[in-house]
Amino acid sequence: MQKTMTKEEMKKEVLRLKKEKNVLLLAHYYQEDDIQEIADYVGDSYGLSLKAAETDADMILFSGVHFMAETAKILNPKKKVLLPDLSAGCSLADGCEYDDFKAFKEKYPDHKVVMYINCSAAVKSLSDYIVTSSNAEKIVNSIPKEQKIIFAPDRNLGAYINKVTGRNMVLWDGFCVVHEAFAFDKLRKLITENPDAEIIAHPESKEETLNLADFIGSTAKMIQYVKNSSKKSFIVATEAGILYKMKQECPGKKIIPVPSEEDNMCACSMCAYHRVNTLRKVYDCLINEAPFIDLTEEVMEKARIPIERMITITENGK
Ligand code: CIZ
Repeated sequence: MQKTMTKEEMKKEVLRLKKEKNVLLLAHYYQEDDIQEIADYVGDSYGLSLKAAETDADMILFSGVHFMAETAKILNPKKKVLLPDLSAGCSLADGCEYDDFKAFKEKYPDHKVVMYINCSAAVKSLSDYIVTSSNAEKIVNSIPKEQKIIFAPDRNLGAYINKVTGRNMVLWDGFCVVHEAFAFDKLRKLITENPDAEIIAHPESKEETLNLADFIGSTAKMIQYVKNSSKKSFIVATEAGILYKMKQECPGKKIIPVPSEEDNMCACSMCAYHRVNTLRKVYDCLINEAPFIDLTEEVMEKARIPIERMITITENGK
């Protein structure tokens, strides 16, 4: 009978297998700590996309959610892109399906489509620009002022970008279940209990949360902010997976997560979709070289155009 592996044994096996098979292990900031610990690179969807595009590894194992692994495949189509669990979805992507978005877009024929990366490859193929929360403001600002825009699928990020850019983009009515569910009363209580803490929030959060924030930014920018701030404690409104890197990068700082409305054990907010990936599934995926992302050439070709446009503007400002 096979002996069950301990977590530490499994991590060692993953490290050994990925070396043997020449696999690049990418993990998003919202993945569980054990996976982040052994990944080759941990980052946000923009940073992970760049790593996926430039790798010469034989395969990519993407420990994140489905749309992120799809983006990796689109940017490096010859590589096999493994995803530990194909059901790792996203409430934003699920709330913006191809046929519905196509019908919506047809109502605004003179509008360009700025699409948050949190959507399917098929929906990306209907878009003019892809953005992440780290570059949305810059990309929207690069579009001529007189150009009308549809922004999808996140209404909170869209409203925030409208506010900071002075635009009036038409917003698709979608939201992220994690950022929408912060318990406002618990956040207020945390603020009272920690009067010296700075509040930092992700722009997918509701306006009432953003109005309380000292800093609003993407995951990567939140980590950078905490690192550079002279303050010692921070109330952090985003998915709790970020705490692993934030604590690692900002030793000595007190990081307090904002709980969700659900009365969960961790007093924080977790994305059920990200959490379907486990260390065990990462290991199984390396052994089986499956499951993997499968997209048609046609969808990849169409979706690549707005993704590459995002990279060009972000990197060169054009
Ligand atoms: O872009 C990403 O990776 C997500 C989902 C959030 C962020 O702000 O980085």
